[in-house]
Amino acid sequence: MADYIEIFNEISELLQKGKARDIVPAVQKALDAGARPADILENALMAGMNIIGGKFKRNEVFVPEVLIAARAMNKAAETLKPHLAKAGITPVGKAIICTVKGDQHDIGKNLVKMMIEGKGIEVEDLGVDCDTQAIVNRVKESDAKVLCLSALLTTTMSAQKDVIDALADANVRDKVKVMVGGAPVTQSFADTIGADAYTPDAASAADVCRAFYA
Ligand code: B1M
Repeated sequence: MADYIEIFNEISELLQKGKARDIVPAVQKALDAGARPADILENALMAGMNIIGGKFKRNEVFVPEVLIAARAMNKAAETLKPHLAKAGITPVGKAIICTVKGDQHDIGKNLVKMMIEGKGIEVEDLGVDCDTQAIVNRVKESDAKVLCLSALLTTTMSAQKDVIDALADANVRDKVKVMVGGAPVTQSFADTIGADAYTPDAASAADVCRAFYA
């Protein structure tokens, strides 16, 4: 890890400046130098996003700056994706993922998706700001065994409960295991709303999701 501090800092800086075009070769440079993909994700990309998050909170940067940083993050994550996923795995099953109604945040969801795909599970991504009934309809039509719901706002985490209630109303609650996550979500909240699993990060989400296909 110490060997890569310089390149990790460079990637973090590029992310914070929203340099989507320059960040891809920088990530590739780190990979070529032998850095582990998970370390690039954690110590360069997430580290940069955390710095931007702190500045956003203190009103030192605003929505446009955060948006361009987010775009760079997604580009960099795409570059890492094939390195995080294990090549040549036959999918063991399907999962559905989305960010709930009213919520536009997709970086965490994208990482969770990527890590779950890395476990050999095919993931259908419904995107962000997903209508509750549309999610239920998709669960009805699909043979997905797991539904992953992401929420980043205290005002939208209640939509995770809405989805679980709507699945029960539509008599399909038992068709899927519902996993919830996102920064404001906790184990006790997950228990209260009747979710099947809560995990704090993308790596543990992938482990727990994979266990549902055992
Ligand atoms: Co938003 N935003 N944002 N934002 N934003 C936060 C979340 C906030 C904490 C910033 C702050 O004030 N400090 C705050 C929420 C406060 C609260 O509710 N408690 C906030 C706010 C207020 C807002 C707006 C309301 C701002 C405004 O307009 N005034 C607005 C809301 C828009 C909306 O959704 N309706 C808004 C908008 C935006 C942008 C569009 C500018 C942009 C999103 C761009 C995008 O996603 N494409 C944005 C961003 C980027 C952030 C911060 C800076 C970073 C979020 C992020 O991507 N983190 C964030 C501050 C922060 O988190 N420090 C903030 C990196 C990502 C990898 O982490 O998503 O937590 P995260 O995912 C983790 C885990 O949570 C977990 O795994 C991931 C990786 O380990 N995880 C799961 C996530 N989903 C999971 C699902 C699982 C399991 C684990 O199972 C299913």
